Amino acid sequence: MPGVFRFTFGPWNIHEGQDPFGPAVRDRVEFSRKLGLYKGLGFDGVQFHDDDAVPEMNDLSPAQIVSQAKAVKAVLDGHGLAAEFVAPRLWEDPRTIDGGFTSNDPACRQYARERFRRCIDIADALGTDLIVLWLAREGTYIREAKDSAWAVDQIVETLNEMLTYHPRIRVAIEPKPNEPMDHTYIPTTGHAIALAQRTVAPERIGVNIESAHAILAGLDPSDEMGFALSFGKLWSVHLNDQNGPKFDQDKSFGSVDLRRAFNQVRILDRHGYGRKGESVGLDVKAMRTQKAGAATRHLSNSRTMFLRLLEISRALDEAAVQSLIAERDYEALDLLIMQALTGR
Ligand code: GLO
Ligand code: MG
Repeated sequence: MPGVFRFTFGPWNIHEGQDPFGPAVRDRVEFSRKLGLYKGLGFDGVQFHDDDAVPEMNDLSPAQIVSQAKAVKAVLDGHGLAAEFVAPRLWEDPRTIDGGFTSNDPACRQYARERFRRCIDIADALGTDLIVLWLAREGTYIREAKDSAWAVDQIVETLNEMLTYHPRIRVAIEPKPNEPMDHTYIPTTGHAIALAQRTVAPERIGVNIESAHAILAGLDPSDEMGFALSFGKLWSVHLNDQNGPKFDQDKSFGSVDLRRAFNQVRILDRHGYGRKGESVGLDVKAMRTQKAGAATRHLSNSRTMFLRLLEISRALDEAAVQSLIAERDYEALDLLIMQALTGR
């Protein structure tokens, strides 16, 4: 069965352009204005950080948090948008400076778990059962700073607590090998899926695979996706592109390596991605040089390229592909794919 594709992005993907070496270069677009842009760009769903939905949530009571999230749900409904997932933002607070769940300071670990619970409440109020967990600072700058076996146990314990806190919530771990840390503890899809097996509800832990993160780990994103699909664990994707192992670039999908992008689209389509309600998230950023008026083009361009590559994949002469595979004539198969990608 072919895939069914609905597109999502997060409000952070419309961005003012600040980087570690320079300030914002575009004006801030208010969250409520961003919501008004989704449909026009071809997107049906919103990915949230907990505090995208409920700003300043650390200053609010659990009841206030839920009531603010419910108000956001009403706005989403008004735009005909759905919340795909909510992610706890565990990398900005001073208490998560050394990681949340794996911080050496028990008070900080306590804060991170509390914040995770509030994030689950927000997801509930926004009408989604999916949490994405990007374990941003769960790692080290120097290996001696933490015990890596203990750290993994802490992540498992935290997940167990959250799976028990809410009986239906599902958690998609978004693996990433580095940045902001030197090394993280859950760098790849395999790590995330192995971790799931140690929890009290392995069937409620899956993955969100980001193209750039796989590339930073030296892996092929489409093979990472295939691995997760084989386990029934691919619950979201963050498609983008990345020009080799350097800082996480979040470039427009397909903008660096069209064939690598093609193979991601192809594996998703061949395995019916989206038929269980999964969305295609585009975790892309506009170039810092982009002028304000056009700083959403990276989103529509990424979607356009996805759909174009889907068309190319579906138009391939499958009989020819199968016969070349049977003959083990991979040189001819290589040319067939390159010709398809170059339109001749
Ligand atoms: C950063 C991540 C980040 C997450 C987002 C959702 O490298 O890709 O954008 O996807 O915060 O948790
Ligand atoms: Mg991401």
